[in-house]
Amino acid sequence: MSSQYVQSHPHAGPPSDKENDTGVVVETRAKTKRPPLYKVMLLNDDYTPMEFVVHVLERFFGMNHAQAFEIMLTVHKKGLAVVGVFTHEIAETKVGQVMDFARRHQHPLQCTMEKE
Ligand code: TYC
Repeated sequence: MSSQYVQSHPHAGPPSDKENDTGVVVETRAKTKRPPLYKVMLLNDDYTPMEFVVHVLERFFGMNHAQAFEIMLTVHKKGLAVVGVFTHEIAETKVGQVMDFARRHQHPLQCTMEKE
């Protein structure tokens, strides 16, 4: 045999950079996978004061007063609204913070998350 690769490699050539020792081409490009995202939603109720909801949106979702008031009104009129989209861990933290804050102030405000 003229080449040392004839018997050791399926295609009888020198191993390329993307080949492992079975002769299989392996993808080496780093894959940056996006994590699954979750919508965090606020639900309407008849008792939580509007100002409290506005405060929640400013405090936990970084909205300015005008944005917060607008989203609060959307929840009030439509029944619910998405207030942010986050990774699972951050969404869980936001829901926990809002539910805890509402409970401590004895308001029935509900905050939930759902896979996008
Ligand atoms: N519906 C409430 C009221 O009239 C206001 C409200 C808005 C409550 C948004 C909850 O997520 C909510 N006081």
